[in-house]
Amino acid sequence: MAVEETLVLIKPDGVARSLTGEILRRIEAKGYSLVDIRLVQPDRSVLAKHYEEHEGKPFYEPLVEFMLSGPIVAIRVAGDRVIEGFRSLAGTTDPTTAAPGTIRGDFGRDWGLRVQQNLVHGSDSPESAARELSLWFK
Ligand code: RTP
Ligand code: MG
Repeated sequence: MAVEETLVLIKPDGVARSLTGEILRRIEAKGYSLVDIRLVQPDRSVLAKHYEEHEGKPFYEPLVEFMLSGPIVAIRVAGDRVIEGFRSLAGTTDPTTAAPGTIRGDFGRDWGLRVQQNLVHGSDSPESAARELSLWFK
């Protein structure tokens, strides 16, 4: 067993489309635990830190604007290998090609927008999870 914690964000598109309950249901149905949860309207500085690895990329500015467009649900999730496991539940980044059965594959839409609005974020490594959890749950 390798019990880990990860940061899951339900992005503004997921909250606006009333998919919060469906996404939480999938996390719980998989057997993961919700340790903490909050509805947040982050300021730009939190997003700049959260997405610092993407600064300078063409999608960076539209991504930050998108993440500022409405409330976000931040969740501390615990479970055995949950970092990798949640990314598997979420599906690949592009919602058009994400596999059916995943959150992004089942519900993600590609509107031809400047940034992929793909409903959820999940930390991608133990180092990212620790950094992101301390940013969103101070
Ligand atoms: P996340 O960090 O949100 O869990 O997603 P990810 O690892 O699958 O994707 P990443 O490469 O870290 O990109 C972060 C977020 O930026 C948006 N994005 N849009 N070309 C595009 O339109 C594009 N590329 C990236 C997505 O919202 C992605 O989740
Ligand atoms: Mg990422």
